[in-house]
Amino acid sequence: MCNNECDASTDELAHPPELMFDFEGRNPTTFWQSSSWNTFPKPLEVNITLSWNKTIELTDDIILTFESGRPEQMLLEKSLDYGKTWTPYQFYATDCLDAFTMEPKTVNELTQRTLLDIICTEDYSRGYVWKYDKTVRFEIKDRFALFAGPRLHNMASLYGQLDTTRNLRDFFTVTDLRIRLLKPATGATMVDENNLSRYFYAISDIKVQGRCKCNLHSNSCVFDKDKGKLGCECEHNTTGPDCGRCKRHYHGRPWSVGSYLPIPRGTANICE
Ligand SMILES: [Ca+2]
Repeated sequence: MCNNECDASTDELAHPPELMFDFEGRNPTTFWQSSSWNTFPKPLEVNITLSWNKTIELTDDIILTFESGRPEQMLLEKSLDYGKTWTPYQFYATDCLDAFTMEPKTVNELTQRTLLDIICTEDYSRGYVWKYDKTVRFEIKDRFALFAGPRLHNMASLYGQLDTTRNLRDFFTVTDLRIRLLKPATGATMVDENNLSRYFYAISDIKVQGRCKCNLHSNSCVFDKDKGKLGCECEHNTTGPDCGRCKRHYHGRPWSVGSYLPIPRGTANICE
């Protein structure tokens, strides 16, 4: 770590946000680092906002890798309307009751019925850095497994649910994510006020895996250089950034989302 040698104005000593998204090859890792908690007792709060300018369906766990201790309090939020409104996705704390007046839960306690519940977990906040203890996750696969089975062998069951349950589809869908770092790791009950430069956030990597949401009406999603954003290449006589409506002159029946299930059980729901 560069505790006392960080300097945003010097290339070799700077830790800009881009270093959370570069390719992590061999050591040494590259990381972003916040300023330290010199304004204590004012909270040290930092937001990291990821915007796709496009609706994205998450397909795998979100993984943050910390080079500092993992935060004692953190909130992951999502937006479905390009950052206009935000809702919590998951709360993280060493003490959920104290931090958010929520009972601690783990993803393993969720059931098909409670899958959409927003929980506070204490799984990713404990302790200082240990070699295998640096990540904070949002568990997409464990939630998929509630329908598809532990090794995701029954995806048809999950797809069937996604076809029929809009809330479930929306749960895994985002246009933006916001990571709200609310309290850095202190490793103790008391903050050492004589050593405030010890406390900061540092993240080496953020992994988000997903695919463009095209409402099952497209096989490809391409980056439009002119518009500067991703867009679906719509088929089935649909149009719009997410293929979310029928093309002109194809309103023979109402637009409908395609199907995750293959034909014959699913249907393409072509606009006619
Ligand atoms: Ca990095």
